[in-house]
Amino acid sequence: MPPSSLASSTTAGKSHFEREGYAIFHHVLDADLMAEARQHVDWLLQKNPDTRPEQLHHFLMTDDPFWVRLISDDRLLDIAEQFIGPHLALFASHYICKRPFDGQAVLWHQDGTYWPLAPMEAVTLWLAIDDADAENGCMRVLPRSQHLRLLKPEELIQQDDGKNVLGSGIDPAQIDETKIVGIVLKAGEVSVHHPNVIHGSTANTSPRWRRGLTIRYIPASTRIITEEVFPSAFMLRGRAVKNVNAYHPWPKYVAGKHMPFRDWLEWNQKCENVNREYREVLTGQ
Ligand SMILES: O=C(O)CCC(=O)C(=O)O
Repeated sequence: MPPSSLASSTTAGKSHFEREGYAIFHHVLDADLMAEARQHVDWLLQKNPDTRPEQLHHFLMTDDPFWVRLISDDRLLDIAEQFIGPHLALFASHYICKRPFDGQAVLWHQDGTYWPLAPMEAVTLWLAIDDADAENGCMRVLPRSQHLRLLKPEELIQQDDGKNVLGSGIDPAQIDETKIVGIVLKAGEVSVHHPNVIHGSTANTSPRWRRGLTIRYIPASTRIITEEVFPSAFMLRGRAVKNVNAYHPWPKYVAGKHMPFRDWLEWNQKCENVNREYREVLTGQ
């Protein structure tokens, strides 16, 4: 798409985000890359046969070049940059994929409830890998809830029956369903949401998959408060801030170990350059 139309759609997205707590970006990633992402989900499920597809978490992918290639795509970083500035790191990301007729609901929650971040400056991009709509369990948000305080985990209702993704959530009696908006996306499109915004999704009742990748970006000045280097901490763009976080080196593609992908040769070259640039904040360098 021409740069001018990208610019106008991103500007509209940002003002919408500031008012409503979320925004939608069209025409972001291409169909070939989304086909590779679907292959990647299949590949991960084969490698982790006891893991449900809603739970393909970052710790399964720290050394996974295709995943890092996807979350560091410039088209995604250009969007993240508009919300949290030019110095970007990854805090967390995982696939939340719902099988036909079987995919589970995600209970109402605010992401910041669960995050060890200081300050709570972060933005989530949710990438649709399949078309997502009400029938296959698209994300749903409560507009303008970004102004509410973050609830504590102990204020949530426990529902750990193995039939939903989080095991706990905000009491549905507190949610005015008439105000809820469904985030309908085509594959390759992206929604953006604020850490305080209340959101969730229903089960997949359709004969279609609903695959998505949630990606949480932070400014390089935000600290991830953990003892160990967080499994999905990667420096992505701009300047790192010394003594804030340590990050993993970008993983190179190794034949026989990783899923092959189209541009792995250029990717390996890019990893060398990036790992050289950020060597002072990388683990094991
Ligand atoms: O994928 C979903 O249905 C929910 C996503 C979500 O809760 C998130 O990305 O924070």
